[in-house]
Parts: sequence; C-alpha cells; structure tokens
Amino acid sequence: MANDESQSTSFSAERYFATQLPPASLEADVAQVREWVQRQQEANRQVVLVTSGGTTVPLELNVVRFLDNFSAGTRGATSAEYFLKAGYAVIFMHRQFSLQPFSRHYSHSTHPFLDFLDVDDVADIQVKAAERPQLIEVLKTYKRVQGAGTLHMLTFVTVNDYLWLLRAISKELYPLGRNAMFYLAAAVSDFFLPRQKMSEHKIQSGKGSLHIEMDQVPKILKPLVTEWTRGGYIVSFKLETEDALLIPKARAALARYGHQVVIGNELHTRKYQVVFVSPATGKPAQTESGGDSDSSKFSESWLRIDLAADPTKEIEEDIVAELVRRHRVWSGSGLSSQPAA
Ligand code: 9Z3
Repeated sequence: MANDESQSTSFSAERYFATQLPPASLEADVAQVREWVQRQQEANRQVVLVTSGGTTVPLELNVVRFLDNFSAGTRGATSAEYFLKAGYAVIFMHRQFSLQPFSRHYSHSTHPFLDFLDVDDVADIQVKAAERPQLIEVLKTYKRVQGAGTLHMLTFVTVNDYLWLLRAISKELYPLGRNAMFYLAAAVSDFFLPRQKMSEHKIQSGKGSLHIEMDQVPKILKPLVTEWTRGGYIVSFKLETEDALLIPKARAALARYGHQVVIGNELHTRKYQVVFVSPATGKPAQTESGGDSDSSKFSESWLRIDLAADPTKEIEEDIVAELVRRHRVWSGSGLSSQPAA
C-alpha cells in the first residue's frame, strides 16, 4: 500500500463485523462447508483454503459503480490444482467469474472453447486433434477430483463478502488445527465504504467532481492468526509494483501478524519470480509494535523459473511443492499427503 495508513479511519475487526451486514448466502455456505470439512476429516486429508481473485468495493447500496482490485485468479486457480495433486482437499474461495481450477485452461480470453472444436458435414462435433491430449488430461483429473469430492467452491464479490466468508470458514477449519493451511492469494481491498456512508441510489454526476472518503479495511490477518485458527499454517501474499518494497513490506506483515510465510510478488514479474519471507527461527516473528525490520529475524528465499527454457512451466507448481514441504514439517504430519490426482 502506498498510502500513509495512519491518516485513514481504521475499523477493528470487531467493529467491522458489528456494523456491516453478512452476505445473504453466508449461513447456507457455512453449512455446506461444515459437512465437507467433516468428510475430509474422516478421510484423514489435509485441507487448504485458497482465496483467489480481487474483491470489489461498491460505492452505492443499489450498486452501479464499484472499485476493483487487480487479479485474474491465475495464481489461486493454478495453485489449487497443484494442492489437489499433492493430496490436499481444497476450498476454493474465489471472486465470482474469476479463473477456476481446470476450466482455467479454457478461458474465454486465452483459449476460447469454440476454437478447439470442429464441426463436419453431418454436423458432428469433434475436438481438434491438437487439442485432445491436453483436454483428456485436464478432463480426467477434473472428473477424478469431482468423484473424490476434494474441491469445494465458494464465491465472493465484495470485500464485505470476502471478510465474512473468511472469518466463518476459518472457524469451520478450527478443529483441523495444524492440518489446515490458509493460502491467501486473493487481492483484497485496503479501503472500503461502510454501508452507513453509502448513497442508497446511483451517485448523480450533476454536482461535478466526486469526493469519497473511505475507511480502512480491518487487518484481518491479526484475528485470523490469534483467534480463528488453532495452529493453521498461514501463507499471505504481498503484491507491490516496486521491487524494493517487497521484502520490507513482507517482513512488516510477519512482524505484525505473527504468521508463517509471506510470499512477495511484483506485478510484472509475478509469473516467474516470487520471494518467500518467513521468521528465521521458524517461530512467529510477531513484535509488540509490529513493523519490525530487524533482518536477522527473517529469512528470504527467491523462487525463480525460466520461462524461456520451458514456456509451459507454472511457478505455482514450485510454490505449492515448497509449501507442502513446509506444512508437513509444521504439522508434524501424521496424515498422509499421497498424490491424489
Ligand atoms: C497476490 O499478490 C497474487 O499473487 C496476485 C495474483 C493478485 C498478484 P493473478 O490472480 O495475480 O494471478 O492475476 N495476492 C495478494 C494481494 C494482496 O492483496 N495482498 C495484500 C497486500 O499486498 C495482503 S493480504 O497488502
């Protein structure tokens, strides 16, 4: 965040949830997750909550205009596939209409569905020969995952949906203790407009320029780490557009929230390099004041792939492999993480 955080009005998580309304589907979503988590526990599976895509901030109650956060959902959708492959059960909490595991290979903008089909004289449809090998592979894995019931989908649109869902789902994962992982790749708004300050109807343009003062979204990682999970392995992402800020910002987040890993990525290089920042001892680096930049308390390791040598390589494969390894150490895993797909 480039802004001076001290200038904005800050909502504590408690005040946020006491004043903002839950999404209408929350109870039904939670009931489904509860059943699903129970099934994963019975099957002795590790569970990861993957968040993906950007959150919006509506400007009106009858929403016509909103602010959005950049994210296509590639990181989250791709990572979810690799977690499934590693034997994890995945809750995929994503922005409605952003990329999803498996169907992402056939996104309308990069690989449109109609372009890989052929139709012959008798109006019979066929998949083009060149497309078949990948489609067969994707489809087989997708069907296997569907059959195993190891992928659970949830959607959000606004930052309000996201916050309520994250809190509720974390509480459902509480019984899993160290066997739960949180992989927070969604791009979450830093500022929002409380419903009490929103215009009910479409803001009219007759009055010239528009001035909106937004409040700061509560720092949700704090209660997630200290209250909503019992030892879950928490991975957050830090997105910057200046390389020099990545490591200091990631360290500050670890010092402030005391979680396990921040993965730093720069907007333009995120597909081929990321940096893992963690407490040096493997213990939380939380400090009273937060914002600690004592470098001896942190360790950093860069992960890079060579896309020129292998254009089909996905950095998420290596990110997930490293996290699975770290999570296994963290959880002292008695559970099997057998490859599933
Ligand atoms: C990320 O940094 C993700 O890796 C990307 C993925 C959004 C860059 P795509 O979906 O992009 O593959 O197109 N996500 C987290 C961004 C974020 O909002 N982080 C917060 C921050 O930087 C902390 S949780 O302050």
